[in-house]
Amino acid sequence: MSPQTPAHGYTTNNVGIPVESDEHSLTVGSDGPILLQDHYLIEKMAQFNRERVPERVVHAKGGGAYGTFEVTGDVTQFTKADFLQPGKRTRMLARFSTVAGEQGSPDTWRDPRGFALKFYTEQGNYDLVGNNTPVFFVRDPQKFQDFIRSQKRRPDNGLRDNDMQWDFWTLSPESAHMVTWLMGDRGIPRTWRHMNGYGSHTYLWVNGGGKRFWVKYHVKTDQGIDFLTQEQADELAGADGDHHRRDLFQAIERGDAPSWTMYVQVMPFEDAPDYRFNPFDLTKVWPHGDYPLIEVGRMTLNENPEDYFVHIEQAAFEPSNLVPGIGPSPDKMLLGRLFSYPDTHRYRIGANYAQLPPNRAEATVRSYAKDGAMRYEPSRAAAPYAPNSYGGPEADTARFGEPAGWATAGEMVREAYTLRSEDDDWGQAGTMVREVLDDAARERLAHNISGHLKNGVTPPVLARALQYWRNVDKELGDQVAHRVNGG
Ligand code: HDE
Repeated sequence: MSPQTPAHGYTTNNVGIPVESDEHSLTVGSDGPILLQDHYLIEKMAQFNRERVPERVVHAKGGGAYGTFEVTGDVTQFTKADFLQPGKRTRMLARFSTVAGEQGSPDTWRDPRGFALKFYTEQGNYDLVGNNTPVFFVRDPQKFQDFIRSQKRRPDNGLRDNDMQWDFWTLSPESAHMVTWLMGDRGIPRTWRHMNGYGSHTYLWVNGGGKRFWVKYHVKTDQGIDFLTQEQADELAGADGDHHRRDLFQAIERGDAPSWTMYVQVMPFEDAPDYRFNPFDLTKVWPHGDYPLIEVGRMTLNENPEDYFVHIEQAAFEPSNLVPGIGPSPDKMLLGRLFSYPDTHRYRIGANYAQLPPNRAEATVRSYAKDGAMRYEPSRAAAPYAPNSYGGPEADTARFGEPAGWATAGEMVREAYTLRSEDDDWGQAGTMVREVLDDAARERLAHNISGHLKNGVTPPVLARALQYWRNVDKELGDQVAHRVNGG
């Protein structure tokens, strides 16, 4: 190797042409003007100006890793999903995130955490796009965009505003269960390794005989649940805004691979119509006494992405990635999400986002998609249309023709779900406060709520908020009122 040959190869431009210098622009004489023909300088500046893709409109700040999912239970009686058959091992990707903060926001803000999983199964990618909470703030997608706007920044001054948040929540009582989760210990996990994930929605499973079941997913951390107090989180938000992202990366680097055990609750298909509350209402959990947890498998994250932007910023999770044996449910929020995620991916990372490394299926892709920006997979050579007589793929209706669905009928209306005997907005939140939390957790809950309410919430909204908490639990509401008013 000649003395001046660089040890790690010579620098090239984006099409492999060796560059003349890494540090000097092309000028007339050493002190003269820069020349337009300095193609490498222009390429570097133009590329730099186009490095950002739009951040996720929610869940912008996050991190993730690759790993493996291994089936450890036997759920064959409930689903024919190929990757859920006993002993199956499937490569996967997980991304964890906060919701309201922008890309540069602190990991330790109080917020639900996104818990997005992508399984590269032999029958296509299956995505389970959940949160670290089993419920959500609203039950109709019509209100989701409004909810998010109340959590983000005011249009006039660009500032986040607790008054907006409580204005929305206290005018949307269906939010009470989720806000109780949010203001409690689960609202700030110690690390992503110390939190559970939930599918949250009810999903449909179909077994090999065509029998249907309703399921809810619980992905329980094997590291144990742990949290940060508000004070610890506030301190970390200043000291290390990337605390969670750093923790996951370093844990995997040192070989301390985190794992989670996946369970499902299974409701017989026939139970749903008469169950005492709407089993598809995303603000409700199913009592484990009614439908106990059944072990499915274990996911272990043991591979950091080689490039954060390529694999995590461009990862595209979508609840509509449903493989044979798994389907949606009448949960209006889930049905809304089936549209929204592919739509946001097409906007954010382009029509051919499914070809990007984190989104590419390991299964053979035989779709009729072609062309579109940044496409690099060849499309159908002779017949980019179906049906055709030139050897193109045909749907295997015999094997995959049965849609995972349910019978439905009725007039077109714009209404809330039909109320059932236990369909209310406060009951499950109150049960959680009284029966699930211990004294210390209740104390921290009251502390967190009152701290948030004392920060900028105006009197009319504050009055509604105190009543909101009394509706959840009278004693908690009185405690919060005392802390807010009595000091
Ligand atoms: Fe999301 N959500 N969401 N969401 N969500 C997005 O898609 C949306 C909801 C969740 O790490 C967006 O790729 C609608 C519930 C996660 O990349 C967007 C509704 C749950 C992530 C979107 C909901 C989630 C997102 C923005 C109400 C838990 C990050 C970026 C009907 C069960 C995934 C994107 C990742 C991201 C839409 C409510 C979880 C805008 C319309 C409920 C974990 O498409």
